[in-house]
This record gives sequence, C-alpha cells and structure tokens, in this order.
Amino acid sequence: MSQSDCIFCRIVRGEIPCAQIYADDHVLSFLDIGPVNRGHALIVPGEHHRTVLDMPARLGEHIIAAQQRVGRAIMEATGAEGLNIFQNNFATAGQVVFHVHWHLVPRFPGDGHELWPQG
Ligand code: DGP
Repeated sequence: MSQSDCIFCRIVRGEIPCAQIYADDHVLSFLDIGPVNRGHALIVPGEHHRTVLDMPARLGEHIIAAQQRVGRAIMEATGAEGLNIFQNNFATAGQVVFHVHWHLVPRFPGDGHELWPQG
C-alpha cells in the first residue's frame, strides 16, 4: 500500500521532511511546498491510491474528519475568513503528484485568487 518512488509515500514514511499539521492512523496533513495562499495545506491518506476514483470509500470518513480538523486549525491560525477545499485527478485536470490528496486553501477578503468559480 506504499510505493517507493511516490513523493507523498516518502513523506508519510518520514523519509522526506514536511511541515506537519496533523497526523492520525489514516491521514497526514502538512503545508504545501508551493502555497497559493498563506496556510495552504494538503491532506494525504497514508495508503497509496492514485486518484479519488481508486480510493476505497471507507477512507472518506477519515478524510472528511481531517478536513474539518485541519480546516478549522488553519483558518484560526491565519485569520482566514474562507476556505477552499479541492483536489485534482489525472494530469489533464492538473494532478502532479499521483497519490490522492486534498488542497485546503485559506481565503482572505480581497486576496484576488480566482481558484474557484465565483457564484
Ligand atoms: P496536485 O497538482 O493537486 O497534484 O498538487 C500537488 C501539490 O503537492 C502541489 O501544490 C505542490 C505539492 N508538493 C509537491 N511536492 C511536495 C513536497 O515534497 N512537499 C510538500 N510539502 N508539498 C509538495
């Protein structure tokens, strides 16, 4: 369930350092190396699955719980007033690391990002 050449598996195994935010038996959360906003975090399941389409649904509950926990923490730490949560599947959709993961991006009034279509 772990791949030797996967960068996120290597982070999960502690072989590559990260700025860790949260960890439990199912997920690891750490700051993105190329943040699009202050506090940009990633949530990564410990198990290696390439995309959300390959991931067993049983992990969903743990992912949502981590999104709530980490989302609250980074909003409080940064003073953000909003939060985008998104993820990319397959290269055509912008996936670069092929170990499924979620982006949590704190949002600030007037931060100018058009990360998400505005309603
Ligand atoms: P995606 O395009 O959804 O596959 O996003 C991959 C993200 O992973 C990207 O925002 C940068 C981040 N990233 C890639 N390598 C590393 C790393 O070694 N450490 C950390 N903290 N983040 C990484």
